Amino acid sequence: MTAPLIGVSTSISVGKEPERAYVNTAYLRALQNAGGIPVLLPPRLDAAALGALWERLDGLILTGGGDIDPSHFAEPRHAATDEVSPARDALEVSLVGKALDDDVPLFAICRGLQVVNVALGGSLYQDIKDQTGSPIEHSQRDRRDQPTHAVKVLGEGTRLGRILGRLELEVNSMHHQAIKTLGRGLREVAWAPDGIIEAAELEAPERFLLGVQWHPEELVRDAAACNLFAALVAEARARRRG
Ligand SMILES: [Mn+2]
Repeated sequence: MTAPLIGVSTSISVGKEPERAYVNTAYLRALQNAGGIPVLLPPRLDAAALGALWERLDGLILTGGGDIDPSHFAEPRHAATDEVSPARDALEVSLVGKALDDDVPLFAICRGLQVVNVALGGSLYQDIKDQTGSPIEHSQRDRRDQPTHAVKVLGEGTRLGRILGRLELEVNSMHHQAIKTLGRGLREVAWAPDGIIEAAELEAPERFLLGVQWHPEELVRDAAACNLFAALVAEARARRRG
């Protein structure tokens, strides 16, 4: 059996010339090491092109990147909200809907988790420091592959706990936004020491929709990080359509 095709959302440069669509290679390497074939999804696709591409995908990764337009959760824009791309927001929100409609496994990372939450009607802190006063530095200045804060995972019947094989870990942190109110059908399954939600998954245990606020693609020397990509690829294989 050939390896599953996994759609990977791309970033779009905002306010820079030339405009670029791009993705950090760490995502691609982590996915390929887990046995998946990455298919980069351009940030602008009309419905017909997206539909044609979607038919061929077995799984999906929503990657990190700039902030989501807060109009998606009916809040005015905070001064710290930055790098907003309406095109990328629209594409990724529609991808969440497609993944749910067609039961396609979805693994969401950092901004990806926030997109999933917003697509399901949840809201975000637009700036953790300003809006929660947290003493934890979620926008780390250390290297991307350096863990900087702890995360506690909910052990009771969570997909995340099963995949990671442990309930306490140290993670990297490259986000200044986070989930405020949870979207419909989601369950929070991991937290930083300040209570910020660091992972969520669908309540329905048979559905693979899982998001983490940290960047496992940068932590692949740790088996727990690799397990996340391996779990997505295994689900994509198992649920392969057609
Ligand atoms: Mn964090």
